Amino acid sequence: MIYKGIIERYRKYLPVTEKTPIVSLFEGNTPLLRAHNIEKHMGVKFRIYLKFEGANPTGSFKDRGMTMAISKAVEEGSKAVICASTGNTAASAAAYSARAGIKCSVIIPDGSIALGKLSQAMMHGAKVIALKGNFDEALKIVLEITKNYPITLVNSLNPYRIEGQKTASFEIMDFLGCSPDYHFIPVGNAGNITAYWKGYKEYCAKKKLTHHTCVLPHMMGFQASGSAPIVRGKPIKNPKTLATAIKIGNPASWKKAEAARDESKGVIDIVTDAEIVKAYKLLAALEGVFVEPASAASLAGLIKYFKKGSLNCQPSTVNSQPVIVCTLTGHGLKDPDRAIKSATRPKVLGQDMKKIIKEIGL
Ligand code: AN7
Repeated sequence: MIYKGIIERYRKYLPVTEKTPIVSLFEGNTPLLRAHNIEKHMGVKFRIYLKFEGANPTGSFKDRGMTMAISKAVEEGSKAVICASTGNTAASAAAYSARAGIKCSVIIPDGSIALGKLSQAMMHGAKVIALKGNFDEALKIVLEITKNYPITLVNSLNPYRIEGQKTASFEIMDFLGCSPDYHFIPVGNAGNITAYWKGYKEYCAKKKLTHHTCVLPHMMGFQASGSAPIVRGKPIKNPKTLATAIKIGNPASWKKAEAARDESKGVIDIVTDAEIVKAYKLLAALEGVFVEPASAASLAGLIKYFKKGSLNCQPSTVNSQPVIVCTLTGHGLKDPDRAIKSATRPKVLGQDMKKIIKEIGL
């Protein structure tokens, strides 16, 4: 069958009917890549898989939730949507709105979103407002607007967003035949960890994986140390991190993320910007997987917990060799500035064959 996106594939697990007009860019069905080189580099005895969500149509996991949110908005007769965003939600909302032929407005923190994301929102014709303020302040304004005007909220407080995003867990379980032992994931506004946990629980229950005991994974969420409200136990007024996607001081799905952590016997912890950049470079150099910095928080968290000796690496009931999945939420091309700052600059040479050959190292 030709692949037509997450709603067509997982229709029976989603709140859609025959009447729902499906607005899709054929999102989902993203690679689950075995990270052999990183396993070797770390010297681990478990299997590490990378769920590369940068392979979605607009380059981030947001497309899973957005196909649902925009399809339902159109079904309900909405002519306009709005979101606050650190960039990826804005890019995705703008693209799906363009496809649906509805109006899209996005409020972004001025100066704090990566260039790729800004260019997407602009090119897809969204009304882009750069707010003098941070993401949390932008979200507050957006919530106020949606309360008082006929415009649909497409932040992850919109329950359809979570419904769409939970399909990433379905794909992982379809691929592995069961759930992983640990699931590492970046945490910003905390919608994604909420969605994955919902997905694992529902799929385990509904599929009745009778050939396996379905043991749910431990959800391992990671915030950047300068913007880690859930870990610190209080909102952060001026969150700081180079991973601008997760520069969020007061996550909307705070309580649900804590529930996912507690029910799954997982953790929500911090990684430093230095640890994020290290993982960001490892993924690109060792696995050929280019992600944006926020996405590397999952691998950074895995490296941190492996070093601490905090992972149970014994064979589990389900997997003879423990299986770990890291979600990589967005594509590296989203944030070209950070890439150029993090890697070796190209050498500028004249058309001198000898010098070129020497530089190549032949
Ligand atoms: C690449 O676009 O919040 O914990 O406004 O873009 O579900 O918020 C982005 C979040 C991780 C965190 N990685 O996910 C937005 C926005 C990337 C992201 C997250 C985001 P949530």
